[in-house]
Amino acid sequence: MNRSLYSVCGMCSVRCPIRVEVTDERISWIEGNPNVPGIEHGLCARGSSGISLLYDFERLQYPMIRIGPRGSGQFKRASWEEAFKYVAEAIGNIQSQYGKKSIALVDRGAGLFGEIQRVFLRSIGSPNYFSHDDFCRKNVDLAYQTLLGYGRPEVGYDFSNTKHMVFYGRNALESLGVREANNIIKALSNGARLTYLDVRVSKTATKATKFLQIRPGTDYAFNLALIHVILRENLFDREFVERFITGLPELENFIKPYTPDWAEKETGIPSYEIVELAKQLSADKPNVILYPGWFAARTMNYFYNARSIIILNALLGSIEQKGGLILAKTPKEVGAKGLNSLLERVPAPQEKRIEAEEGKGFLYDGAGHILHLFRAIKTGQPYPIKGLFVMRYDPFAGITHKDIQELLNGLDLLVAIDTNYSSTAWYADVVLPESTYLERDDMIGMQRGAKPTLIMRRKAINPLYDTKGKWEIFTGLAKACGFGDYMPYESIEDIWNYQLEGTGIKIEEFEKTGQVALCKDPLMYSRDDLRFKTKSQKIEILSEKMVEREVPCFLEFQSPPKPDIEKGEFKLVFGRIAVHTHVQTHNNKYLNEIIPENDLWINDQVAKQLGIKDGDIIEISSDDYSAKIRAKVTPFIHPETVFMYRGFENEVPFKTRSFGKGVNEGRFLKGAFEKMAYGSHTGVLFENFIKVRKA
Ligand SMILES: Nc1nc2c(c(=O)[nH]1)N[C@H]1C(S)=C(S)[C@@H](COP(=O)(O)OP(=O)(O)OC[C@H]3O[C@@H](n4cnc5c(=O)[nH]c(N)nc54)[C@H](O)[C@@H]3O)O[C@H]1N2
Ligand SMILES: Nc1nc2c(c(=O)[nH]1)N[C@H]1C(S)=C(S)[C@@H](COP(=O)(O)OP(=O)(O)OC[C@H]3O[C@@H](n4cnc5c(=O)[nH]c(N)nc54)[C@H](O)[C@@H]3O)O[C@H]1N2
Ligand code: SF4
Ligand SMILES: [Mo]
Repeated sequence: MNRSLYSVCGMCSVRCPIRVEVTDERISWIEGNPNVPGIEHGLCARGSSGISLLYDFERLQYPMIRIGPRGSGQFKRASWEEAFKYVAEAIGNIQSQYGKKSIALVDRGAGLFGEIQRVFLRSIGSPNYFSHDDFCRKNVDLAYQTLLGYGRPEVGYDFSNTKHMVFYGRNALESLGVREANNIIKALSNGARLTYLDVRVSKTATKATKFLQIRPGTDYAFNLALIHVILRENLFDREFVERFITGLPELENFIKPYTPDWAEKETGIPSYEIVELAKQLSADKPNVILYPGWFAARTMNYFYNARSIIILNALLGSIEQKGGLILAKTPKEVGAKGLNSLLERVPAPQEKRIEAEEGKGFLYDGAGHILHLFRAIKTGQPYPIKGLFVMRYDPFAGITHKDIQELLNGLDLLVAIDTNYSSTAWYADVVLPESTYLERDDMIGMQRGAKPTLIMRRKAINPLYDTKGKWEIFTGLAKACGFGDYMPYESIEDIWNYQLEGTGIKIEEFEKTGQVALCKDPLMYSRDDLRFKTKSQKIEILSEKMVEREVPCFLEFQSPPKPDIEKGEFKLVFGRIAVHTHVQTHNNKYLNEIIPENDLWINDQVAKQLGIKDGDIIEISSDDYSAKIRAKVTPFIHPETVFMYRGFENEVPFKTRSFGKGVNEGRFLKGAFEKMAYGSHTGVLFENFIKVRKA
């Protein structure tokens, strides 16, 4: 028998809408949801490989409790009741000794479907919710919050109507979201310009109208000079700036020394290119997008760099503008009632999250900073964290072994909730297997934008193994802990009905196209109606929020240290590859066949000096770790830098296809978990040198 349904892809965190075909209770086809503009049947290679995840034997199949030493991989199979009871008892013991707040939960970001784990954490009385964000987009988020009062998920980009895009190592055609990549290609075929800065020629660079190779870690210098020229030559949108920006005189004063000639020495990009770009952007304004991107846990100055990019957009008047940046509207703004929150049914914890005890000098909002969490686990300061839940996130796969050990030493309980046998699961005390996205229902989520839209993930088939959906796992845990009253849901329909109560929307409405929009047309404000969500309702270059938290509003540029190339020292940078998601798909049968391992990009001139030829096996090392990898010798990378694709060298033997294949960049990041970015305290992953030599 054949049936077809709409759902949401789960092979990465972009969550593209999909259509799934089921034949005789087996999934036979997945494609992009044809009803959604920008998707039109399209999926990326990972999305299509969902079938191979589903039918893979090498994934988690039942709950497990550790019986050997941590990291030995010795577990016993447990029933769900047994596992819930074990976890509840451990939580009880920890909380009676160290207090309610000594349990923390970290996930990939609550996002669209993630409220349920926060409801559980709140019901056991802990405020300590963290996400991966500060290794990803947090700098951009905080930069938007300080300037516009909107968070990063509340700002969209109208790529398909833009005239000029500027990307800073935002490798959008390889580090993919399907809709975004399609819209960028559409803009390019309509004649839009793409100025792309990177230390290497990425896939996106090959499509750019202008590629500028930049010295690693100097994007901020480039942007300061761009602001300098735009202000000096009166290239900005005067009407927008006068109406909406505060702090312009202070910016003008700060920017004075940062001339294009100065920036040329820092970035290696000729000063005339900066002047030319400023003029082009001014001619194309306000339909321009300078994209602060996504992965922003790069350098110490990246929060200020993200601010400089948003300030450039503001100077060019591209905010709330066709072909520019578009602000998300709340359900209320579009005249609708939004979803009811499950979180609001549970009283907020009395105690403060870790960072709130840590004083001023940095910003925090939304989910907590994971670096502060790691530090609290290691040091017990400002108070002990003894129990940790890790959900849809694999921090242990991206850090050094020494850091993993220090974290494990500090914990009495580590629970991993995953679909795969992740590195974190390998070290965990209890492993709770979630059903894959094709076998489970999730809460209804709201996609933000000018036209807020509700989306629903529904199971296409019943679970193949003894796994459960997220909502079942957390309601089960809450019950076992004695807090079932806070999560009184017996079925997913109970949750959906509660979420939808008062909205006038019925569950069946999702069947038609997989989505329910809260308004007919996108809502955009004219300049007369535009207000920002800061205290002053303007774009605050002098941010009240920063002043309040004692964070300086401007940061001087400091030249990054140069590696000693002649001695084989390089800055290590890495990125995503189109066919893999971070650390989770390398064992997928189809994707593993396409790219089973990574290599190391190294500049051809430098390689020659070091006697390294294309395809040679070379040794790379940090202070306490070394590994062998194949060299990819190429003119298309900056001489100070070496590059590898992220997430290889899985260390869990159970995943036989990817076990030990390639090299894991995370093992070379010694000390990265003590470094916190200026002003934001996010992670900084592109501030490490490694040594390279012929093996
Ligand atoms: N060393 C290093 N560290 C990094 C980065 C880097 O490039 N290098 N990049 C940073 C960035 S930008 C990001 S976004 C993060 C990403 O890092 P992670 O979030 O750790 O990476 P992912 O591979 O996306 O997935 C995490 C885990 O989620 C599991 N998972 C997948 N689907 C499901 C599901 O449906 N349910 C459950 N419960 N689990 C699921 C996967 O099996 C995997 O174990 O890493 C950050 N940290
Ligand atoms: N296929 C695939 N797509 C994904 C993901 C995935 O795992 N797989 N993950 C998603 C997630 S969570 C994220 S955060 C995004 C990340 O997407 P991107 O932000 O595009 O990040 P990366 O792929 O890490 O690419 C980083 C780029 O920065 C370049 N770079 C290094 N140093 C510098 C520098 O100093 N200046 C400049 N200008 N460039 C530099 C690197 O050469 C590399 O090309 O991708 C998303 N899309
Ligand atoms: S970008 Fe690819 S893997 Fe990610 S949600 Fe979309 S189709 Fe799935
Ligand atoms: Mo990310």
